[in-house]
Parts: sequence; C-alpha cells; structure tokens
Amino acid sequence: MGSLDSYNSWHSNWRELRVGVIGLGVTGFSVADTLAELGAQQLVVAERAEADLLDILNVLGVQHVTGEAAKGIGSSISGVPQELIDFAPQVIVTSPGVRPDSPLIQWAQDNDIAVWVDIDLAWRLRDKNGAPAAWICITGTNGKTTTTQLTEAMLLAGGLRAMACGNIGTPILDAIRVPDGLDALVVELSSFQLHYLGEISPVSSAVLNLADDHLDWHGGFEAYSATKGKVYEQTKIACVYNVQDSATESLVENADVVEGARAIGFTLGVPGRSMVGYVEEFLVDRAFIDDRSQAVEIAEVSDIEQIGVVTPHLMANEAAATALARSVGVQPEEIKAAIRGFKLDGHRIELVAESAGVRWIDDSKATNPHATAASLASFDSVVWIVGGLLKGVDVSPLVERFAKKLRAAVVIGVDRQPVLDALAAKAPGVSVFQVQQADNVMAQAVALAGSAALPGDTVLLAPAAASMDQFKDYADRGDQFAGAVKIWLEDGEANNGNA
Ligand code: UMA
Repeated sequence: MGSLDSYNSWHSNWRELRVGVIGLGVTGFSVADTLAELGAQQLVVAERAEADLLDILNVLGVQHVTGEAAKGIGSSISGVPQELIDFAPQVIVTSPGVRPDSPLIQWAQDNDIAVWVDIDLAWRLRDKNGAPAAWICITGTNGKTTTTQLTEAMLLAGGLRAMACGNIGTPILDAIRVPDGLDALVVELSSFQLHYLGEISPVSSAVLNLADDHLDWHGGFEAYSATKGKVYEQTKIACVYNVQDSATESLVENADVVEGARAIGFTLGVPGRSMVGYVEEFLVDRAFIDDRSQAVEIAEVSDIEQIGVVTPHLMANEAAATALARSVGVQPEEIKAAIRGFKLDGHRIELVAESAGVRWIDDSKATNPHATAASLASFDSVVWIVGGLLKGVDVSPLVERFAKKLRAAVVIGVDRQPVLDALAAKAPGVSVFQVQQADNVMAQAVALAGSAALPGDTVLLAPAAASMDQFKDYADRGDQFAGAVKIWLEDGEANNGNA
C-alpha cells in the first residue's frame, strides 16, 4: 500500500499506476475518463455498460471487460475475470453500488490490493488547478440532497465558486476537473461511498440524521451508523450534528478531528451556544458570532415558505445548511438571499394536483421509512401509496405510528407481503388495496387511491421503499404518478360531464 502514497497530486506520475475500475455507470465512467487524462494504465470491469460509454472508452483507448465476461465464470478465481487477475492492478477504484461482499472486492482485499472510491481519487487530485477547494461533506439518511443544494446556493450567494457533487448525481471527479477550479465542493456522500472511503479532511461535515436504510448492504444498523460517522474524520472547522438526533452527536464525539474543529448543533428548537436553530419565527445563528451569548438573525420562516410546504425536515435542512455555510464565512444576508431564491427538486412532497377537496402529493423521493415518516407527519388524513424494494427494513413501526392518520393504503411493489402483514397487524381498521397486475402499476394505484379518498384527504405517494422493482428510479415513479393522476382526474371530469 505504501507505494500508493506517491500518488497524492494531479501532477504525480500516474502513468506507472495500474488501476482496475469496477463499474461503468456515472462513477465508473468519470473515473475511467479521469485516469485516461492522467495517462494511468487501467482495465474497466462492468457487468452492465451502455454502448455509447463503451464507444468513448474505445476512442480513449481504455481496455474493458463487460457483460458476461465481467462475471468471471471459469476464471482461476470464481467471480473475478481472468483479464483482471492477469492485469494485476495495484488499486481498485470501485463504483459505490458494488457490494463489499462481491467476489471482486473480496479478491482485492484477500490480495492486499487497495480499494478506493472516486472520492479517494478526487481527494488525491484536488490540487489540479492550484490551491484545492474547501470540501464540505454531507451525509445522513434523509435530506442530503436538499441540504447539499441549499449549502451550494448559500455559498454561491456568498460569492464563492461552489459546486454540489457526489451522490447528488454529478460525480466528484467532474467537479475536480472544472476548468480554472472552484473555491468549494459541497459533496453529498452516500453510505456506500463512505463505506469504501479512506482518509480525507473536509473543512466542514454533517450527518443530518440516522435511521434504518440500506441495512441489507451494510449488514445492520450499527455498521450503517458507524459508516456515516466517517464523514466527521479529520474535519478542520465544523462538525455539524442534529441536536434532535443524539446518535449524530455521538458520532462527532467519537470522531478523530483536526485540533480546533468545533461541534456545531442544528435544531428546530431554540439554539444553545454553538448551535443554529429557531427563535419564534426566526432562523438564528448562535455559533459563528463573536459574542455567543447573543444570536444573529439569518432569515424568517416566511422566507422558507416560498420554497414549498414548510415541513420540519425542510426547516432542519435549512438550519444544517446555514451552519455549514456560516462555517466558511458566508454572511447572514447572503444566506437569507439564497433561501429566498431556492427551488426544491421535484418528487419531494410536491403538490401534483388538487381536485374535489383532495390533494395529490408526490413524495417519491421517500425511499425509506424515515423519509416517509416526515411526510406522513405533515398531513392529517391520508390515502397512502406504499411499497417497493424494502432493502431489509421493517415498515411495521412506521405503520403503527401513523395508523390513525390512514384513510386507506394502496400497496404496490414486488416485496408486497411484509407491507401487507404490517398493515394487517398494526393498522387493522384501515382499508388496504393491492395493485395486482405488474403492468400499469401507477394507473391502478391512482385509481384505487382516488376511489378511496374523501374531500379533505391527501393521496400521498411516499412508498418507504426503493423503486427499481417496478420503475426506472424514484423520479420515474413520481413522474408516472403525476401522469396517472392527471389522466384519472380528466377521466373523472369527463365521466361527471356525461352523467
Ligand atoms: N456494477 C457492477 N456490479 C455491481 C454493481 C454495479 O458491475 O455489483 C456496475 C454496473 O456496470 C453499473 C455500474 O456499476 O453500470 C453502476 O454503478 P453504481 O451502482 O455505483 O452507480 P453509478 O451510476 O456509478 O452512480 C453512483 C450512485 N449510485 C449508487 O450508489 C447506487 C449515484 O447515486 C451517484 O449519483 C453517482 O454514483 C455519482 O456519485 C444514486 C443513488 O441511488 C442517486 N444513491 C443511493 C442513495 O442515494 O440512496 C446510495
């Protein structure tokens, strides 16, 4: 491993390094493209790969093993392609979605081959344009993307050349390679990326909250939570934690940080010293001011209202982003301007339609029970569209907690039985409908939900599960919901007109 220490700069001699790149999705492609630019020797291994990406690799002269050949059937080590074994890489850069128990990762570990993710590579390459950008790293079970976008907006309002990247969708190596460089990277990190991550040293970092998610991948909550805590390691200025979620504070306490780094809390309540929080209708900072017996006003809740439904988790995300932005010197009025101009992405408690006293809300982004809980808590009487890939998470506590709010539940998804069992056990009085056919899932779900809803109800798509069993991704699930709602309402009006 020692020999890898010399690869610590964009300007190192990468030509001598042999790298195995695993996966050819968003991450794998950015890694291969970067390594080609650096002149490193590389072999890309990916079970699934899009033809146009392979065409580009061919143009770049990058070797690759894909499809069936990538499965390593019949090679000297089962599951590892012979080409990779023969290539004898010094380091593997894996895509985050590759499971740690996969044969390739096991083989690398058994043979003392270092395993990096793109974030490790990016850290080593951060001096491409001279002085490296400040890294602000954000993780948590929910709210990562919104908080990352908010932080980016606040930094931009503060005049910093900032870019959101990482799990949010723009691979970090694209941010590293922005011509002329950046002042700050706002890096959303998933638990998968953190699992593989080695040592980096962010300026500031945050764990927004911790709840069950991806338990099958990590092998349990303890491992998942410890993985999230890695984000605080070697932080230089501010470790931002959630005052209402003490597990996040414990992660800060257990982290090895750079001397002088401070623990900064964010809260929905009145902030203590070294916290950002709310006093009546004001978002205030009691952390980054000279006299911490005072508080400085950042914004009013009415500024947040223009973004959309003011849910507790949106307020929490605002407070967390404010703490991160303040930690790098963004001024209160700049933060306020960023909040006032901010737009949420789609599929996050998005009002799709309102008709006959029924609100139709798309929260397809709620892919785990924690996110769905935030959603269910925001409405009174709900027809709930639920289900999908559960990822090893138990939905019973969620059903139990919100049973009283449910008018009805419409169950979608392939993993249907655990959801049906939870509803039967924890919400016995609630009408439950199942989408039976595998095609046109959302049209059926919307029709069932629409028939069950009464004036004053909210039909809420907040599935507490991932979408890939029946949809392309959560965005596709949300788009199909919105489309089906439109058609169902139009048909309903047509039918009423005919009557
Ligand atoms: N592959 C294999 N074997 C495997 C798994 C994957 O060969 O066992 C290969 C396939 O060739 C496939 C490629 O790896 O083409 C896909 O890699 P990936 O699943 O790691 O996905 P990427 O396209 O590289 O996207 C990843 C993140 N995806 C995951 O972690 C699953 C994206 O987050 C992220 O935006 C992107 O890197 C850039 O950093 C998405 C996500 O769903 C949005 N994240 C999860 C979440 O937020 O809950 C963690």
